[in-house]
Amino acid sequence: MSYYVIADVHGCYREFMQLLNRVEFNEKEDTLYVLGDIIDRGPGSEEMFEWIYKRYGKSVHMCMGNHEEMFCDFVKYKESCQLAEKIEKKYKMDTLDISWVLTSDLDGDIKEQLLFYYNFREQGKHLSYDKYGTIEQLVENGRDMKYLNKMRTFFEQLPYYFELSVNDTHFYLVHAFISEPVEECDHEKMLWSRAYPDGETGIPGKVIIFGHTPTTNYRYNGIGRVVVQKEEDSITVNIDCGCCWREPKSKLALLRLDDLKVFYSNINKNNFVAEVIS
Ligand SMILES: [Mn+2]
Repeated sequence: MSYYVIADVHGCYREFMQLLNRVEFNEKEDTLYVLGDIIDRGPGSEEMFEWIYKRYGKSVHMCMGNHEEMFCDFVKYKESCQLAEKIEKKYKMDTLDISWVLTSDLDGDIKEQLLFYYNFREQGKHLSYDKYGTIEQLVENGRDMKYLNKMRTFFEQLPYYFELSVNDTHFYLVHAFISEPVEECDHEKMLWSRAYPDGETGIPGKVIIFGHTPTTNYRYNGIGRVVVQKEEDSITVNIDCGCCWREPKSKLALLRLDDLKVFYSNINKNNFVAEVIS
């Protein structure tokens, strides 16, 4: 019975499966924590979603990443576009008049959806979202709005972090970073924070496992392995080794919490390395 953690798979389904096979992940006994960003960039976003969706809550747990949040926003936007079009047509407007909407007799939910649509467009977000083409790819694969909404509903209920103990070591697992008091830690920080080694301090008595910032971006760490930072009583471990970037040093890392052993899939050489971090 082992506990595994992985982050930022970003559609690298092949490497993900290679690693699980390498450690002989057993769905009946082992547990896998996936720390967000399963979609975008790599070729297998849909396969990643399907694999996790089928096992979620049993052997597999997942927390939210910023790419899941962006996905949800964009699906919500796509849906609200249809509503905006309907309203424009019905009330003979060229473009949606938001001040009219807000003072109209329209239902509160509709107003809220139209306001979301309006703000999303005003901020130019519709231009940069789905820039990885994931939704486009899903639609090409024959997936409809119903399927996109199934993904959205699944992502929206994900927790933002996990807290667990393995062999008397206390872990926080999160996508980008977390700080005390964790109950009050901003969700934005948990999803978007850039935790460069010298930028964030850990939590006393805890080991924080996170991803989001590829370790290959760290100035002094050109080897693309996990980065362990120790400060007095706290330890932080970044396990995002930038697999999706497909650079010579890029790897996907799988960390086993029981013995802190890391397994790497080197996407170019198609082989595996393992090391124990301490
Ligand atoms: Mn991320």
